[in-house]
Amino acid sequence: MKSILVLNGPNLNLLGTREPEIYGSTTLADIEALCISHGQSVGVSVECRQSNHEGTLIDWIQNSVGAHAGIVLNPGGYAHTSIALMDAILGTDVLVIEVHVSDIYKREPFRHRSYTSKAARQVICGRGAQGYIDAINALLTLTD
Ligand code: CA2
Repeated sequence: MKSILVLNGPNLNLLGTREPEIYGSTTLADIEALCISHGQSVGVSVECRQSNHEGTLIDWIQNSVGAHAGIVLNPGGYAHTSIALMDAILGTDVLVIEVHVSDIYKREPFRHRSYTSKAARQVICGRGAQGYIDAINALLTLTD
């Protein structure tokens, strides 16, 4: 069975606890459960992980080669700062769909630039939890 990795970066473990006007009230646990159940309904195995640490995310991206067909990545704030995370995606040539819960292009100017999006195949933002489902579907289409 095809396997997809859903990676969430720093502070996404706080989703649903504060700033609901920006991020909504859905928790990360809700999003992960949604991804896993969507995976079951479309016949793909979905593994979800979250880390607040850049190096851990890089290790997971590197180790996904050969283990997962692609990655749904919400890099959190690292999208706007991390050339290292971008290099990990470019260096492994792993298929990544970048997701943001909020629409980063309608927020503060410093959120408009995403380094990781330069290495991602697609970017989905501003669709809340649905963005993760869209990203899983996009990966399935791209890896058919
Ligand atoms: O919209 C997204 O998904 C973001 O990746 C979320 C990041 C933010 O830095 C990006 O610019 C856009 C922030 C993670 C969530 O942070 C929270 C902080 C407090 C309460 C709830 C969430």
